[in-house]
Amino acid sequence: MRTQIAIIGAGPAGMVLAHLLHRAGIDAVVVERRSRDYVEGRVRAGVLEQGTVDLLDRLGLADRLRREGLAHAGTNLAVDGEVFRIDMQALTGSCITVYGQQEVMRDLFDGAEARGLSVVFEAGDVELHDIDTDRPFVTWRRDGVEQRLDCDFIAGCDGFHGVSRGCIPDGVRREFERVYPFGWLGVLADVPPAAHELIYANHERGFALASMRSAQRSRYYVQCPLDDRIEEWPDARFWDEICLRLGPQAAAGVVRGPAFEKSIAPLRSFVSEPMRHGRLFLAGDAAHIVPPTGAKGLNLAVSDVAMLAEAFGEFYAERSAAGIDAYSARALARVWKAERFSWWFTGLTHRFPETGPLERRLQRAELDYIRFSRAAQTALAENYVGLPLA
Ligand code: RFL
Ligand code: PHB
Repeated sequence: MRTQIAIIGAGPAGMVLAHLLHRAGIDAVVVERRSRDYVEGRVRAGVLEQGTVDLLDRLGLADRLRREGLAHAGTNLAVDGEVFRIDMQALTGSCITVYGQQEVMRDLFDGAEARGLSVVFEAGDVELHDIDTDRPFVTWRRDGVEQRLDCDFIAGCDGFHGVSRGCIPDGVRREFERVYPFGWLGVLADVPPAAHELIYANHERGFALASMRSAQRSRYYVQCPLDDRIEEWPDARFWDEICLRLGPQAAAGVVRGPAFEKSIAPLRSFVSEPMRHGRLFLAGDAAHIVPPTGAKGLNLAVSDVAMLAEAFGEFYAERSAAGIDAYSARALARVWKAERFSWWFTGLTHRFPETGPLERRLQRAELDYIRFSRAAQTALAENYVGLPLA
């Protein structure tokens, strides 16, 4: 089998790239380890930047998003129970849209089927070969049969635990990492959300977040120790804790109900440089991870592949390597800004082992500064709604 671009991984990065290339008339094949149901079933992101929504719109994949997505002009911060709102729209002219990653994936897969994009699911033992040459290829096993795909370039969109990043030699690859000393316990419940917009809470017991998927489905998170087990968090304990951390004003809006999804996710800041080696280009979680506090992960995956598709487009249309040569530096410039914002927002809202009385007063002072400073609110809002592609 032969194609122009072999895409490893059918997550948001891989599938958005496949659609962008299809629109540009570039041939691609996506090779995914799991089934469609598995990829679509993962409960993850919930917040889309304006730029992500606009790109899906340009791809003709935003009909349902426009109908069912919840546009939010603002977001709330709660400090020891006191809630204040940041009017992102007034400060930046942009909104965010609440639309679950599961819905995004469904739209991407439905669109792929309708347009006849090539996606191979349940590909085992995926391996990348000869990325240092101009004849790279990918192999995998399906139903016990070895398959081979020759290509011009490989896009490594296979997430943090994929195989692509490790193909960049140790002497070339440089990794930057911080693993946070806590996790997020997340819950989904079919109850109306606590408020019209999200609430990010800093409380002395730790961080909490009230989010949603729709007018009938809520998504909540609480910061918890990394070694906590789900069984230690029966529904009643979770609801009590979320209400305590949000404070009485916001808790008044919390509607309790049975949680049908409960999981603990670790938090990490991670960047692997460079994002290109030879004929291999990394995009999305394969190259970088942000703690979810800033809601940036999926959006970064999308902005990476927007840049990558542009670079491939330039290569095929103009026979110019300028775009692909600039890809890594261009993508990393945006990635590091999102890393900085996510790290900062995590530091501002979470309780760390070293958070003593002094650090807590400092967090509160900074949150109070944000509350009363238009400049500080603008800086937060500008990053939250998403920086331009540049
Ligand atoms: P993905 O989604 O991990 O997809 C990678 C795909 O590659 C496949 N794969 C392989 N395929 C072939 N061969 C191999 N060897 C392979 N190894 C792996 C995998 O099966 C998978 O299908 O990476 P991608 O596409 O870069 O997308 C990244 C996003 O999924 C991720 O950044 C977000 O989910 C992060 N995230 C959030 N992002 C936001 O923008 N806004 C949010 O509000 C937000 N909230 C979150 C989040 C992530 C969370 N968790 C659980 C990590 C909240 C949480 C709790
Ligand atoms: C979510 O709804 O899952 C969500 C929202 C905002 C975040 C992270 C996750 O910062």
